[in-house]
Amino acid sequence: MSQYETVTIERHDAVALVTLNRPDSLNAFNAALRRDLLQAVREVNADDTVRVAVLTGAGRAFSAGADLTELPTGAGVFRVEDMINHEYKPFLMEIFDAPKPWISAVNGACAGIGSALGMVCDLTVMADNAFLYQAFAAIGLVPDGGATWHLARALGRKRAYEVIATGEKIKAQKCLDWGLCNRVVPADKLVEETLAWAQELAARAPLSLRYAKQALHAALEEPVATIISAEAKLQHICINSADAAEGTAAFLQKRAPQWQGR
Ligand code: T3D
Repeated sequence: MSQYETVTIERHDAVALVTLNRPDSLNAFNAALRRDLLQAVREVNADDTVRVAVLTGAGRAFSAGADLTELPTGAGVFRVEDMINHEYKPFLMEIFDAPKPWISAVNGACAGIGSALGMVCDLTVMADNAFLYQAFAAIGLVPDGGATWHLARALGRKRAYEVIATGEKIKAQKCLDWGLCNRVVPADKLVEETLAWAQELAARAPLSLRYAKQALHAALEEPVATIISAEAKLQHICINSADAAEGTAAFLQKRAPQWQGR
């Protein structure tokens, strides 16, 4: 896999471990990290031998959000809208629309637009010392990167507004109770345990993982009648795949299936 200045990618069999690598600034997003993460996510998504991706942060944080030392100041000149649409949105949407699961392994602070990155992944494992932090109100900003979308759906409108307005640092256990993460593990086991879970998922049928994700995304937006038909379309693809034939044969022959992703 390629080398990047601010992101590393490691292969663990069919799992790719993608690490934000600016630990001295708690993996805050500067231009290089925005550029590198987009390239890294595209590379991982395009590689069919990668079945599951894990995203984490080097050092003691997942990400502290935008790099505040690089925020341009001065009235009305800086086009943050363009930056978000052209430099953040592409990697966030690459993960959201990825044809494979992405798991965020969240260590320490997961703040600002870094929290949107943690939340956009399909599954989230948090270290027991990690927290999700809507850091925006503290510096006079609003949530971005899709944070309101994720928070409103996970928490409902009132809780979502509360954590945005108060800037509560939502601890891992509370994130678990509130549906903002799937698992909480000891901090020193975060990557190991997330990789182990990713390996388990990587052994499951790739098309099934891919299209279940697609159906769930549609289910968040569409009425049930539309979803029944959307699922039926995806089921048509799956049931006619080599993997579905293999899965059924393996079940009847009482053996483990050999998935090909087609
Ligand atoms: O331009 C755009 O990209 C637009 C998009 C904006 C969206 C956003 O994300 S806005 C939100 C930006 N993020 C923040 O406001 C969070 C700021 N950071 C913090 O509140 C705290 O650092 C944390 C709660 C995340 C962690 O606290 P703590 O006490 O564990 O660490 P610390 O001592 O505050 O920080 C450690 C170092 O990281 C420190 O540097 P130093 O003193 O060791 O040289 C600190 O300045 C640096 N750091 C932390 N956050 C950022 C940062 N450097 C640059 N940018 C940061 N966001």
